[in-house]
Amino acid sequence: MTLKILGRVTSINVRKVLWAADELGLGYEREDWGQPMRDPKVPEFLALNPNGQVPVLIDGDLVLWESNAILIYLAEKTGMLLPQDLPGRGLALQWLIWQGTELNPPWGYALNALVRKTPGFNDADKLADSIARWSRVMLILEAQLADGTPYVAGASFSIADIAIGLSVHRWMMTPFEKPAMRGVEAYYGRLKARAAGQAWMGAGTP
Ligand SMILES: N[C@@H](CCC(=O)N[C@@H](CS)C(=O)NCC(=O)O)C(=O)O
Repeated sequence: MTLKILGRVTSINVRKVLWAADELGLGYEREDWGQPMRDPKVPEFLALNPNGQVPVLIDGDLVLWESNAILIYLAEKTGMLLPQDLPGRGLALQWLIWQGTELNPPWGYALNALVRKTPGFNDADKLADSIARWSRVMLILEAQLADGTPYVAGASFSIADIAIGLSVHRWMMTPFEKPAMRGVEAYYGRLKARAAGQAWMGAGTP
């Protein structure tokens, strides 16, 4: 049964799922949902995801939302992209959950002000606060990677690197002065060297 992925490719959370499917060699059909293309807050879509958000994965009878849960599902389904040893798996899941709960929230204001140019996002103090909070969590990532650790949970590439890699891409593509982060920069280069990474970390998709 072919997987179905609902969501626009301009969404970072949709691109997580597309990158994972490509790494895993899973075929899929994708349907554009999400503003401005197709409003997900309509009954037809809300019946699939009551949050009215993308992505949604459909695998046979299963309908799944929350991008990081979808990544775990695809890794479990294939037995790939999560370490087999329990400590390694714990660390990969730690970083994956950290992406959603700690790394993602601070960037909202800066992204709207500097990349999306959303009307109303012109408060200098709020922008400075967003940048400061985003920079603080990025320094946690830098501390993890500074000694040349290749991937966020250690030696092997995992689904945590997909979620965090796209977040690093967003950091790199958002124009403001950033502290030097050699470990993060090298990590970004490693991820972009992967065919699937390169495909989903394009210049037009911060
Ligand atoms: N926690 C959710 C967040 C999903 C989310 O915020 N999706 C955004 C796009 S990145 C969305 O659906 N926005 C509304 C829209 O595109 O119409 C996840 O990780 O899947």
